[in-house]
Amino acid sequence: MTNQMRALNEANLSQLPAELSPPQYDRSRLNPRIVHVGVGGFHRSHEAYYTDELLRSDASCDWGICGVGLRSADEKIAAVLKEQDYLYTLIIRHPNGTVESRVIGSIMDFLLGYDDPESVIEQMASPETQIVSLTITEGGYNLDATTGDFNWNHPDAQHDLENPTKPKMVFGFLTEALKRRRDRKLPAFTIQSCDNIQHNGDLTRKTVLGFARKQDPELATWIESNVCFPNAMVDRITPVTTDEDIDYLAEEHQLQDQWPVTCEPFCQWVVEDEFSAGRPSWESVGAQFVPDVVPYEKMKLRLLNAGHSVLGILGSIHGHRTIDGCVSDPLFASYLRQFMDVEVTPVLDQVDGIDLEAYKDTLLERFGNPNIKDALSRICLESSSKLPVFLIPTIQDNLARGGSIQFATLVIAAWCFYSDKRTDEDGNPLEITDALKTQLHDAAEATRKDPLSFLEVTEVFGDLIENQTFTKQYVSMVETLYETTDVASMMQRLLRN
Ligand code: CS2
Repeated sequence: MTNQMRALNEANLSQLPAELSPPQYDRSRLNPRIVHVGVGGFHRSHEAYYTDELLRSDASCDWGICGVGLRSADEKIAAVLKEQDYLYTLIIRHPNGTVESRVIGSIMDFLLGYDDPESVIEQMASPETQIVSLTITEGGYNLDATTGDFNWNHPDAQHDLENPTKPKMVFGFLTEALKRRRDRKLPAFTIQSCDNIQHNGDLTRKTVLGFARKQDPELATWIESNVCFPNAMVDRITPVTTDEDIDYLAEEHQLQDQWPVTCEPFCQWVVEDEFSAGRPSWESVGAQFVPDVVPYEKMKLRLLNAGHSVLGILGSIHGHRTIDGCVSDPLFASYLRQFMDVEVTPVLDQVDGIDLEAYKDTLLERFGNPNIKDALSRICLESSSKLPVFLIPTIQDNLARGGSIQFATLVIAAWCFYSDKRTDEDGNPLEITDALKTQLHDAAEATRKDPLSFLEVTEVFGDLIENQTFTKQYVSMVETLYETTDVASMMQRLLRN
């Protein structure tokens, strides 16, 4: 009966073949000591993977994860995970074609906060919970591009301040759960951000304290002295799951997994070792604990994530579809490398033990992995919350030091063109998913009348429009691009020999 299709669930685990590396540990020993908000592909290829590794290697470890979704869009993952007893397969695709598939067992429960906020608040407030970790995306931090602070005008923020026991935003949930812990004389949990945002822990602290101060100043004082918010750098390229991934498991392993995750072999997690109530010994499975993570974060955001956006935006309008497709085009590979060398490297800080040249070489190899078909449509998702973190700070740093800005500026001009036209050079439609989609489109469309109009979206660009060194280059680029529609020639002209 070896060819019989098997559904992925706890009862079938013992029958799975060794090549799927099913967890051998007893999952009933897990306790939901981690509550994780935002169970997307990245959490499942990263923190849940590290935790699964630890559970495999340490029989005394009982750290399990209770997933949480706060949006109605999380209903699907909630239903799939429940049906599969929270098991899923991680498909690790190597550049040489080797594929490792492993069933991950570290998630043990899932709660939907949008229809039952009380269950989530109580899970966070439960004495079992020691860490609440987050992957809520860059946009989830709701930052104002001009001030860099949390935007209190957001309707959900107002809602949460008025309805603290029925919050919508993660910060409302965290504040109410911490309040209950303080009132019940329970120790605080750690809040661990796993998002691509510089100073992710510090920013989360600032926002949670802001929520608490507006509701109960004494709670803010308690949080300040009891809750740790370690900064972290997280890294593993995780494309969107496709039907081919599902079919691959069915055909290759006769396994029915409704929502596996594909990722690259590379994996990195650098975390500040500040935890309020203990932590799993993730260092024994490869995580690095360091006193100061900021230089690592900056290096990764400004090189890897910005590099993705550079390829994503320029590549999309040129007609490329994936990151590996872009880097196999010599023009795009050279452009990316020169952007990194000329504009990013000079503004980075020294990172102990990291050879920046080797790091950049590795990035190009990782981007070139032909088995990770990382779609440019994923990269361009929510660019309005990514570029202010990944790319615009590099432009600002170079403006301050009189450095080159042209590689990055062409990306902004191309993004305007992309937001306006919504088609590539061959006329194929580009799907734009962005919280500011309409605003970006309208601002971009006005470019013909006023070449600076796109920069007036201050939520994204802050006061960049005030800088004449920038606007001079930008206007010249955006006008040429609108006139010629030939981004490749413009890229070529910027390349240095
Ligand atoms: C990507 C990231 O979202 C993006 O634009 O750059 O998701 C990237 O793949 C991860 O941060 C890799 O660690």
